[in-house]
Amino acid sequence: TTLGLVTTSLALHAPSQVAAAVKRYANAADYQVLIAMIDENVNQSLQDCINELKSQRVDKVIINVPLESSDAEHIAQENDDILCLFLDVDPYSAVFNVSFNPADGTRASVKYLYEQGHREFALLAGPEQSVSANLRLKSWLDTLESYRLKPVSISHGNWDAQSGYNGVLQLLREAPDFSALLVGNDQMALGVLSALHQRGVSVPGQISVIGYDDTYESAFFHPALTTVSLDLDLQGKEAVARILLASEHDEQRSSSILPARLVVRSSTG
Ligand code: IPT
Repeated sequence: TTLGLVTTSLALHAPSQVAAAVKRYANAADYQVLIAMIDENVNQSLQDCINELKSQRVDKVIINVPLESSDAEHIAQENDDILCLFLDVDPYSAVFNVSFNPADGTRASVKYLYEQGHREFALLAGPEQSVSANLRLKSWLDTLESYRLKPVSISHGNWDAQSGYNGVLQLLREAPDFSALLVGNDQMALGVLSALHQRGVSVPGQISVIGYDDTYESAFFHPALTTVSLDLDLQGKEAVARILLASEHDEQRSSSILPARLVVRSSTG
């Protein structure tokens, strides 16, 4: 009756929203949730967290830590006494997972901006070590290429608002002539809006901005953020439902891929 959750930094909005959902849906099913948060040095401390949960008699764990498919497979194999369900892996990896389609929302973003007449795109992706950040970046690039476009510049942040603030200033220094900016998540987009406001650049007048996540705060940014919406509450709900249904020996481990959709607000035009 205890479920484990190993999560990446809860200082980030998306994982904290997922953790809240996991706890709520698990509690509703009469399960307690033990949360272990890891930060640096992913593989080593992930195993430490799993060991800690095992010592507390947890036999099912939801893992919301960015992992390459091979690392996730390794973790699942090395821990055959605990059922692992992954939330931040490539959806097509072989492990038991509930994750988001990394291409539909990104494709819709590029298409929307293209149809609004934009041709000069800059990209501000998430961290290079994050699988999902890279999948989003790849999908932006593929979609741009399908319109025979290349981004005018690309930069990376670390998911937080400060890195979005710094990142957009760097993009402006490198190649100031873009009218559309795709950002890897909403927290970085928050920093972007702040930096552009300070520089007197109007959004969406001079630059249209699209974020990614649609966390609860994003509709309250100024201007209200156009973004790719992930139903993080649904991810928590599905993860709890599927891990409780799957027992270790039967083959009830069905993974699922959740859709991501574009929500148009006021930061684009
Ligand atoms: C992903 C978020 O989109 C991003 O904003 C950041 O919070 C990251 O998690 C932290 O790892 S969502 C993930 C389930 C792909």
